[in-house]
Amino acid sequence: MASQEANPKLQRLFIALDLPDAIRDGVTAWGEAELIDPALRPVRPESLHLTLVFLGDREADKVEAIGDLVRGLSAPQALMKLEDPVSLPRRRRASLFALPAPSPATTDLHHGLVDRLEVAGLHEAEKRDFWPHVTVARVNSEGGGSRRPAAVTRRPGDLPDGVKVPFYGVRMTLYRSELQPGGSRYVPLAQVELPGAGQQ
Ligand code: 2AM
Repeated sequence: MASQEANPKLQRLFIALDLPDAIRDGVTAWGEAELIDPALRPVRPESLHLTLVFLGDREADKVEAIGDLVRGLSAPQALMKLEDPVSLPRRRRASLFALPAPSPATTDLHHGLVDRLEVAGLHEAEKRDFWPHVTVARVNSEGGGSRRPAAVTRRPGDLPDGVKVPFYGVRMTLYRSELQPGGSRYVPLAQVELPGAGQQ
């Protein structure tokens, strides 16, 4: 399959829900205390998000069309709530830690987006089920040429109650993921504000 490395013209894209500042700040403060195992690489505060659709590596002409589609959406409110951290994969050594964010509204938003992208010929739905979550840390590999994740001995503890309150997604954003030495950087390309943004 084509990749960014093989073809530098490709752009790695995804559409995400942005979190309210209060929730992002709460997750960041929790992470400073809990994502401290040396094997962990916490997600930068400005990069915390909930992925709605991962689009993968796309040609520049498709990027324009996807951006137009996102800007033209009249999206409904998306109420959600974060849960205590879990690690993935479930039955093997953790490679990432995420906060599940189960929400019928977010799942509807995901399906609505996928349908529109498919009708426009811009995306093919993934076979696996949508799992709304916010990734908070990735695990470094154990080194020595191995790609296996390092062991995490100090697992993150639960979220404080103040971060587990319901909130509305702030906006939907089309991001380009840029691989950089210090970790990926996400550049917003197109956005649409959501009704009820940030209310709790
Ligand atoms: P993750 O947080 O579960 O790792 C930018 O990389 C965003 O796209 C991240 O939120 C990431 O999900 C998601 N992503 C990356 N690769 C993906 C893939 N192959 N399938 C689905 N989502 C992916």
